[in-house]
Amino acid sequence: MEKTLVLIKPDGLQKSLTGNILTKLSEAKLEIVGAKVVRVSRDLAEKHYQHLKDKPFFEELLKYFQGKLHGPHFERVLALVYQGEDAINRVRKIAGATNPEEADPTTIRGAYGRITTKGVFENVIHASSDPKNAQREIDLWFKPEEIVICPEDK
Ligand code: 3AN
Repeated sequence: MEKTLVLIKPDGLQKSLTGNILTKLSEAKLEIVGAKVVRVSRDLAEKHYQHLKDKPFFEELLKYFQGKLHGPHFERVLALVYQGEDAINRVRKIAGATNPEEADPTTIRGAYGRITTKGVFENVIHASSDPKNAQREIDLWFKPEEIVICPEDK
C-alpha cells in the first residue's frame, strides 16, 4: 500500500478542471484518504519545492504555485492524498511529464498544461515522484488526523 500527494494547482482551479482531473485520476483505482483546500504560504511553497531553489525559474514558480498569477480567487490549491497499490506511479502516469509540451496529450498535463511567456510550466497538478518524497510531502501538507485510513489497512 502506497500513498501519494496530489495538488490541483491554481491554474487547474481557474480553468475549472477539478472535476475532469478527479475523473481522470479515478482510472488509477485508488482511494482518496485526505482532501482539503489550502492557501499556500511562501514558506510552504519554498519547502515543497526545496529541490528547485537554485533554478532560475524558482521565484516565478513560487508565484505560480501561490496563485499570484491567477487572481485573488485562485490563491489556493486543492490537496489530496491517494492510497493504493503502486499509487505513486499510477498517478504520475495519468499526470504526464513535467513539461506540458512533452507530455502525452492524453495525460492531464499534456491535455491542459501550458508554458507561460516567462517560461514557467503551468502543468495543472502536482504528483509525488517517489516514496521518500511522497512521505515528506504528505507530512508537510497534512496533519496525521486529516488522513482517514480504513482500519483494515492500518
Ligand atoms: P514534477 O512536478 O513533475 O515532479 P519538478 O519537481 O522538477 O517536476 O518541478 C516542479 C515544478 O516546477 C513543475 N511542476 C513546473 O511547474 C516547474 N518546472 C519544473 N521544471 C521547469 C522548467 N525547466 N522550466 C519551468 N518550470 C519548471
